[in-house]
Amino acid sequence: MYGDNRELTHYIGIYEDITQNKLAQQRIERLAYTDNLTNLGNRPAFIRNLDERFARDSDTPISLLLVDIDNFKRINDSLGHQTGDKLLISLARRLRNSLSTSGSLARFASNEFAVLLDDTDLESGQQVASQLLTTLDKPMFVDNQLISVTGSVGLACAPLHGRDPQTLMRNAGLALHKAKANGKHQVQVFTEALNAEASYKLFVENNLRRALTQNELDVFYQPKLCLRSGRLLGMEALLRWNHPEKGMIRPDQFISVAEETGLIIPIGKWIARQACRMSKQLSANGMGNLQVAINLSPKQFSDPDLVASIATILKEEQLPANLLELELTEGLLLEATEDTRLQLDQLKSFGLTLAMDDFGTGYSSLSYLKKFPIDIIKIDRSFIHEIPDNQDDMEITSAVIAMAHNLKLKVVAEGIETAEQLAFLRRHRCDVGQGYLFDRPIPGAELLEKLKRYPRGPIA
Ligand code: G
Ligand code: G
Ligand code: MN
Repeated sequence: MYGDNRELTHYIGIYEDITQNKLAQQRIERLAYTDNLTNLGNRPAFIRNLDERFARDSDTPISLLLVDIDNFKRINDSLGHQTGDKLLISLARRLRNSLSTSGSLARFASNEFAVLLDDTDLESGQQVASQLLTTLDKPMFVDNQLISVTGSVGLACAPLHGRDPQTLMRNAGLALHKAKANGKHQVQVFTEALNAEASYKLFVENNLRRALTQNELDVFYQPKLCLRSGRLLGMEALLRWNHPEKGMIRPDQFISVAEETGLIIPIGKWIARQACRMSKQLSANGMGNLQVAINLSPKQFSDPDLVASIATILKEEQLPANLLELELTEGLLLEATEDTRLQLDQLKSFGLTLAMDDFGTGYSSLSYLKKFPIDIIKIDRSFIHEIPDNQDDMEITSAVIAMAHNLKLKVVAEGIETAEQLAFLRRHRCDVGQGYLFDRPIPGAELLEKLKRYPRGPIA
């Protein structure tokens, strides 16, 4: 304030106590950056940390670990969310204790944790990652119950696998995804191949939906013959994708994406209809009754509509049910729920034939051949391939045929390429054969002509 002569006389000061403001700010900050279950930092806190770390120093190596607790949903479902929460708190404490002070730990999502290790190269990062897995392996007491969990870890290091926070995070995520896809309970390190895999998957995802509506999908058919008489029994329908730029894409290149995206369900219905129509059309052209087989992915059994839709297709295409065969994977039976069994029983009661595909490559359990209404097993082509050079494969093949016959099952051998293989299979009384020796998978348009050269007769 100034006096009459413009001289400075005094100051006025104003003060306000902003303690409460500051405390509130801190509280907001804490809430925004803390996971309130475990009191660890949350995802935004971790990202902020990572950003700061890269801004400060982009040369010293760091390791980023994404840790996922395997099958956590099952724990929640069986023990309840409260126990699940307590378990997560214990796990967080365990992870915290097993890390040296230099590591920062955060909880990202329900069962996903992240660890940032400063000044840690790939080799040391891998060591810490395996230690974490071992730490998680030890059973723990929660709510008076001993609970065992396992974890999966994806690891990416800077600057080796990424020179900025986004790249590093994405690559650690791809590595984690790989660890889970490979069967969980393991550490996977990021590699460039994972990137290629991810972009291929994205390509398939983006194009497959269109494929279905734009008629890019096609069905090829491979004949199946009675090995005793040589007559034609039917054919297996095999999916093909004729991409406008990439050309013909084989199903093993896109079925897994179709399964992940759920597109396998409409695609499966589509091919079932095509196959039934084809059998009907062949019969209308004087080919008699030919049984057509389609491959079903386990994922299709999660569709509550599966049985009804197959019934509808058979009815609309007017195909007798005994002319449709379903090729199932072992995985389906291994993980079968009560629902799966019910679906299989219903399909079987319509009169469909059920075949176990790729037999011998997985668990090859005999018990589920008895437990489920299976009629046929298909010996995987990897066993046929080395006949007559591989003694083991020949013994396995003949044993499988004998065993199947004892269980009153018919046997199909696929992948028959040579006359020796055919002779061996006939000698061991294999019932049905399929393979390049007879025919490769044939485009639908050429099928009728090609099939005309086989001897035919009524199906016994
Ligand atoms: O015909 P090809 O050898 O490319 O087939 C490769 C694999 O793709 C085979 O194991 C076969 O079982 C699978 N496959 C072919 N068509 C279908 C289909 O329509 N549905 C499913 N789920 N799998 C198929
Ligand atoms: O797994 P699945 O039974 O569905 O596999 C059938 C596949 O096997 C078809 O996609 C077909 O292309 C392939 N195939 C059929 N016959 C032969 C054969 O003689 N040799 C080889 N290598 N593959 C075959
Ligand atoms: Mn098959």
